[in-house]
Parts: sequence; C-alpha cells; structure tokens
Amino acid sequence: PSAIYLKDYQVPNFLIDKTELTFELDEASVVVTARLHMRRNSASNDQSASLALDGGEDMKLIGVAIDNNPLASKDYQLTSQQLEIFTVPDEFVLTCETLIEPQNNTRLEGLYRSSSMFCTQCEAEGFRHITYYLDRPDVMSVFTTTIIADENKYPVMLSNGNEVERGMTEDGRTVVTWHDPFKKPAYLFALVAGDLAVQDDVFKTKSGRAVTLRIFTEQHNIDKVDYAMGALKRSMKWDEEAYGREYDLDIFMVVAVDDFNMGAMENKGLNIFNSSCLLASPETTTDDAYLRIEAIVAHEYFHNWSGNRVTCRDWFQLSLKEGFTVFRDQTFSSDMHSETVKRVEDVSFLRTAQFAEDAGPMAHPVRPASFIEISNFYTLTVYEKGAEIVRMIHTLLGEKCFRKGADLYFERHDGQAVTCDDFVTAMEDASGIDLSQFKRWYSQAGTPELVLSSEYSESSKTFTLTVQQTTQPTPGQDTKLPLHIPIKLGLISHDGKELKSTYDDCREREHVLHLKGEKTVFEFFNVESKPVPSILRGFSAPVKVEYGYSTEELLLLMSCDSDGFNRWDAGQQLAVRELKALIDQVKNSETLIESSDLVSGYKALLLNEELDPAMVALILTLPSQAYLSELEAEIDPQAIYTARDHLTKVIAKALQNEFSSVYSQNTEETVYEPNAAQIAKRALKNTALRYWVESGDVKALEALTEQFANSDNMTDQYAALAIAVEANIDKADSMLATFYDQWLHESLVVNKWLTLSACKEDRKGLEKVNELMSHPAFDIKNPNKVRAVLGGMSRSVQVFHNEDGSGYRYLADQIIYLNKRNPQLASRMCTPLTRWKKYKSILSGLMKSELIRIQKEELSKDVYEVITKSLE
Ligand code: DPP
Ligand code: ZN
Repeated sequence: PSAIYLKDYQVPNFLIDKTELTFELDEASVVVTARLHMRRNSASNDQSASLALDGGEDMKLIGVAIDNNPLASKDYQLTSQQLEIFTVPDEFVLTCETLIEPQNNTRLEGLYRSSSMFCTQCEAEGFRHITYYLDRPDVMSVFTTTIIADENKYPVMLSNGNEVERGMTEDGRTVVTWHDPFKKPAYLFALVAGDLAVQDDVFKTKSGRAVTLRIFTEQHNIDKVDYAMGALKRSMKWDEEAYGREYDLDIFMVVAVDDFNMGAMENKGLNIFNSSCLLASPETTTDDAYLRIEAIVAHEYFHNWSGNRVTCRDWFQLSLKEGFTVFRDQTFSSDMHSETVKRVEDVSFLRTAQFAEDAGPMAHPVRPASFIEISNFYTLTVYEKGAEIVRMIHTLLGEKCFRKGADLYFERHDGQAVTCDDFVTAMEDASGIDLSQFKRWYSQAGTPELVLSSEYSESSKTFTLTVQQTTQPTPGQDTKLPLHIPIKLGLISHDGKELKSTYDDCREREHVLHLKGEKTVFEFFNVESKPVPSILRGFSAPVKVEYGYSTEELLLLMSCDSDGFNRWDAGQQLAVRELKALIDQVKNSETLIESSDLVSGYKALLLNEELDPAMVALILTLPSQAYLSELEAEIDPQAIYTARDHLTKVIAKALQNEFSSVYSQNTEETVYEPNAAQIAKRALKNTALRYWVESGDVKALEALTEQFANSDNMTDQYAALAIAVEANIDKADSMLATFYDQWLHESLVVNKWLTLSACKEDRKGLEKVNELMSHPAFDIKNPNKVRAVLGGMSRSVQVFHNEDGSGYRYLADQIIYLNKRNPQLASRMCTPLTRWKKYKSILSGLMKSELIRIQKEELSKDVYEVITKSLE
C-alpha cells in the first residue's frame, strides 16, 4: 500500500452530471446498473485523459457501454482498484452493470446486509464497492435511484431525496424510484430496504414549509424513537435560529441499523444510524446515552448544510465538515443543557483521548498532508481538535462576526466542494480579521504547551504575565512554528473577587490575549491587588498549560472562579498533583501518604448546596486512568490504578457521612426524564454512591443493592452495577449475571453488560473475556459487540496489561482475525497497542512484539497503515 498526498491534488478529468442507478435486490446477489452522464472537465489540464473509474475487487463487472455501445475487453483494463476505459468522447453516457453480494460483505462498506435488511455505508470510499465511479467528493452529481425488490420481504425501499415513482415489474416485483434534486458526491448516497417499522412526524420550517420526518427501525424497536424524533425537531429549529439554515427537501428520513462501523451517517435526506446512537427508552438507556443520541442526531442533521450543501473538495479536508459540525453540535447541546457541564465533558474527552493521539505514532494535523487509508483519519484530531479550531475562530471573531462568516461561507460555496482554507477565508472576509498565522493550526500536528509565569508590582499596580509556547515534534514534523493562540484570562483577588484590569486600552474583568510569538509578555494595568490568574477560561485553546499555582491558589479558583470550566479544572489540577505524588510513591514502593487539601476542598463542595449538582459531580470525579496515563512520561498502569484506588478510598472514608447524606438528598421518586436538572441530580447521587461504597459502610452496600434491584431507569441501575464492578465488591459477579438475565433480549443493554464484564479487574479476566467472545450474546459481525468486549478488555489493568503479555496477545489475535473481515474495525482495535512506546519497558516490549507479529500477516490497507506507523 502507498500513501497519497494533499500536494498532489488535481481536479477530476471528468464530471458526472447525472447518476441513474438501478438496484435489483435479491438474497443471492444484487445487480446494479449505473447510467452516468459524463463529460470532460474543462478545468482539467489533461483533455485527452483516459477514463479511470474507482472500483473494488468485490464487484463483478457484467458489462460496460458508452452511449449504449457495449465495449469489448480490448477497450478497457480492469484491475483490483479501477476500471480504465482508454478512449471516450468529450460527452457521453456510460452504462455499467455490476454484480455484488451484500450478504458476503463483512467490511460493512458499500451495500451490505444487517439483520434482514439491505443498507449502505459509502463514506469515505464505500460507493466504489457498489459500482465503478469517480468516487471522490469533488465529483458531485444529481442522483436518481430505482430499487426493484420483492415487496413481501422488503416493504420499505428507500434512497436519497423524494420518492417519485412506484410500480411493478412483469414478474410481480415492486419498483420504486427516488430522485434527489441536490447534487452530491457519491459518499452521501444511501439505500435501505427491509421490513421496517416507521414513526412519522412533521416539522414546520421557518418559511412555513411542512417537512415530513420519518424514523425507521426494525419492528421490535419502534417504541424507542420518540426521543430521537424530539431531538431531530430541536436540531432543525436550532439550526434555523443559530445559523439561519433551513432544511431543503420535503422529507427527512432516519434509519436505525444494528451492524454499523461508525456512529451515524449524514446521507442526503436519508441518515443511517448505528442503533446505539438512536434508540432510547428510560428502562434501557442511560443519561449519558440520551445526551449522546441527541448530540449525534443533531450532528448528522447539521451536516445537511455543513457537509452536504457545502462539501469537501478532497478527503484531506475532512475536518472542514467534521470540525465545523462537531462545533455546531457542541453548541447545540450546550444550549439545550448546561454550557459549563458540556464544556467540561468535551474538554475532558479531548485532553484524554485527542492529546494521547497527538502524542502517539498516528499524530497528524487536523488537515492531514497524506494518508494510506482515509478511514484511519476519522480521528479525534480531525473531529474534536477540528472543532476546537472552529471554536477558537469563534473566540477570535466574536459571536456576531462569526455568524457573518458562517453566512458568507454557506452563501459563497453552496453546491460546491471546498477546502479548509475557503472556510477560513470566508471568516476573514466577513470579519476583517487576519487569520493567516492562525491557519497553522490546520497543518501543524501536536499539542502546544504553554509555560506561564507572572509578576505583580504593588507600587505600579501592574500584573505581568509571560507566556511561552512550544510544540513537541510529531512523526514527519520535526520543527514547529508558533501558533496564534487565544487565551481567555481573568484575574481573581485573594479574597475571591473578580478584578478589573486594563489591557490593550480596555478595562474589563476578562480579556482575550492573542499569543503569537514563541514568548510574549502581557501587561495588565490598574490591578488593585495581587491577583491569581484564571488562565485559558472555557479552555479557549486546545493546549497544555503549566503555571506554578500554589495549592491555596487552586483551592481559591476551585471555589471562587466565575468561569465554571476553570473551577472544575482547578479541582482537576489539585487531584492530578495528589495522584502524581501517589503514583511516584507506588513506583518507589513507598508507603502511600496523601495531603489533606483535596479532601477539605471536596468537603466544602459537598456542603455547598448552592452549586449545580452536575458540576459538583464532575469536580468530585477523579482524573481517569486514561487521562493520568496521558500525563505520565512512562506509563505504569498498575501504579496509576493503585494510586487512584488509594485516593478514592481515602476520600471515601474521610467524607463517608457527607457522601451518605448527599446520596439520600438526591434520591427522590420522580418520573424519569432525561432533562438537565434530573441528570445532574442522578450524576451527583451516583458519584456519591461510588465513594460511599468505597468507604466500606455496609449501609452503602445495601443502598447499592437496592438501587440495582429496584431502579425504574437504566441510569441508576447501570450506575449501581458499574460501581459494583469498579469497586470490585463480592457481589459484582452475581449482579452481572442478574443483569444479563434481565436484559438478554435488549441487544444494546447486552452490549453494556459485555463491556462491564470485559473490563472487570480480575486475575482470571482473560478466560472470562474468551468466554464472552463465544457467548450466545456475542456476534463477531456486529461492530458494537466487538468494541464492547475488546474495548472493555483494553481498559482493564490486570487483564490487558498483564505482565505475562497474555492480554496483548489476545487482542493481537483478534485484530489478525478481524483484519480480513472488517478492516476498519480491526484498525480501530489497534489503538491501545500503538501507544507502546509510552509504557514501562516490560510492557512496551511485549506490546511491540505483538505489533511485529501482526505486521507479518497479509494486511488490509487500514491495519497496515496503523501498524507500520506505530513501528516507525
Ligand atoms: N460523516 C460521519 C459523521 O461523522 C462519519 N461517520 O457524521
Ligand atoms: Zn460528522
């Protein structure tokens, strides 16, 4: 396999104005007839180029014709990746007939089967497994799709756009034709056929049009779509208000599919969702999952403008649509619930997982310069860091100019396939703000690190802040340039008040500093007393910050900062300090001794009844094993685990009474609703229960058992079970068994059971994982189940990081097996092993040898790229 490069981009030699597809669906095979109305692209600099169409080797070419004249085999060449036709006129209709076998498509790319239905996934390059095509996003075409199938088996037959015709073939099969008036790249094509149930609704757009909304699921799941439908309507309304974007077709359809590689897909007018990201009911769905469903429904809907109406020129620009759309869905969720809680959750995720990606062998810029397999670049960097870039633009421009920029972008590029540069240019043109240095964020990989120091002059009332930025080298990028970084800053007096200061001729409580150089000194005048700086409020840039706060200063920020995000962050910093000290003690086999600062800070929080319970829960949650691993120079998983466990128990014992009373105060009988107020209370209640159980109080165990057995909602029941597993209480195994028996008919709940069973810290863990993989509830065809078990296992310290290497070997075996079946999924499963260089030497060596073992196999492009880069 070889890499392709952004710098080699060329416009397509041909364009496809119209795409007419006919699918004859059958159990044994599907015949696809494509009629492509093509012409040479006058913008191409090769006007005599042959026609090279993309196509996968899993297709059988039945016949190909130009303007209805069948081609002979001497007229073209067929390889495993393309169909090349040597001579074609300047304008022509290409007809191409292919035969595919969706039932044997285990890659879940292109047309495949999930349960008894047919469905598609074409992003990024799945369409080429359906027919030969110019499968690249800058080739946009108007699609008409005809589906022919037995209506008894497939009463529902869907594709993009509007249904325009329905009839019968002579042999009694149904023929349905769909037409999508908006031109689109092939990655947005979708087809679904099956015996599906539907729920209908209507959305009135701001201009008064009635849009039909239809959600389809397998028959047994249709009672779980109310929440998604509501979320869809909220999203449609929000996009009209926040961005002035109205929906453009008369119908919007969503289909839930069990076997799906990704979360969901924004196909024009016909979104396809992993059922785990759509189906919800109080009994089977946790609060977290509700919020996730709402966010993903919104995300896919928002793509209708940021992605579909304006799409990407090439796949290097993936973040153009993903970064922007994630930013849009984050803002939507924060408008629907709590802004601070949402920000904390997003940043916590970014700092844990994206920072780790940036520090690993797969580190890449938000706009990658090259790739071997694009599926490997649906990453946290492209999505989450990409969203941070858009957020920074928002911070630099302010709400009003940002909106002007977005309006200009949509207006200027409607119907086009464009680049990240085009997006930034629209923002610059609308605001007059120069973003030329800022654009380095798109091309430079790695997480910038800021080191800050300060001075205060009592006599001149001047506060001076010195900021230095550096970015560590990443693979293929040894030298780094300084970035334009917005730093939102406030100053707080030692008695907890917000201080005004004069900076850049503005007298305000908060300023946005523009860090541009490697080292910059910022001066603030008329600062009444020596301040504690509140740095990077709202996490105004995706960077690491180092500033020598004293413990007292962090406690002050944690209790007084007007910026909710920084209050949380101060708590995290305190906890991280404490944990780092403990980790070192474990590593040196010393007796573990902790300070009492964190405990007293937590106590104050628990006693303060005015705080948002959701924020209290977040602050009380210790930094995760994964986040602490990211912060370590050399990861010793067991040491981190031991330190975290120790501190949890110390806090639990010291505040046992507080936790027990917070638990009771937040336990009330209400009818379950996934609203912010209820979610907050449940979060705090269950955080309290987690500690309370760790305190060893028998009453806590009673409360846990009672909550597990009698909750009327999955959030509380699952929380009880997860606590039992994490705290490793004696009853955990029997609770897991009970849970399975209770929910064996609910596949999505069973996935939760698989994850918890697989991540349980247990000396016999690997045997159990192996049992799970052959359990009747497991299904290797289903990516959710594979992720549940292997993802769960990779999180456990004792099972995965066992020093006999058995955990790594087990995962490698599974990757080798999946590599052939489902390369995308196999490649994702490699992630934990790719971080090998950061682990302590015994583990590092074991991980590396598994990577080498995988490398010796005949690998898919997906796995090849990840493994090779990890070993470089
Ligand atoms: N474009 C899809 C999404 O992120 C890919 N799964 O919404
Ligand atoms: Zn997306």
